[in-house]
Amino acid sequence: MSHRTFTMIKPDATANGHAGAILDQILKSGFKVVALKYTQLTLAQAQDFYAIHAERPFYGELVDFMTEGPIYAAILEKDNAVLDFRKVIGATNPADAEEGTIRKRFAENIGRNAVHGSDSDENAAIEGSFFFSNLERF
Ligand code: 3AN
Repeated sequence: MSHRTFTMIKPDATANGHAGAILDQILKSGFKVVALKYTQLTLAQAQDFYAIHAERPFYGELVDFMTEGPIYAAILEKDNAVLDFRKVIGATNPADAEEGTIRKRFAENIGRNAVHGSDSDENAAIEGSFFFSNLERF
């Protein structure tokens, strides 16, 4: 069972003023914040972070979107963190997301979908280390 996952509140949700409500829902869902940062990705950083999707047709659109404004990046802790957080955020496409999930409440569409959540323990560790050193985790 995993205990940590990684999330970003993406540029759409941040620009639209939803970051506070999203963090509130995350905390009320039982996640503890281990690390938190407000930052804006450069193009090179976004390309690197999403390198796993480099061959996908939406890669260019994705990295452009992720660099258009500031984001919140966070490492979160809870039993079964990766899977439980995927339930809290809902399906990638907000049209398919369950009522009450973060993407249902705040996402615009499949590309501009408000939040990121790691899809495995391995990726959670890689993604968390992309943004945070051990000195920044509590
Ligand atoms: P998830 O973030 O739910 O794990 P992935 O890993 O399939 O979804 O996709 C990574 C990110 O790429 C998504 N969060 C979304 O922002 C973007 N994305 C996925 N599919 C599309 C698409 N068809 N068109 C545009 N962007 C997409």
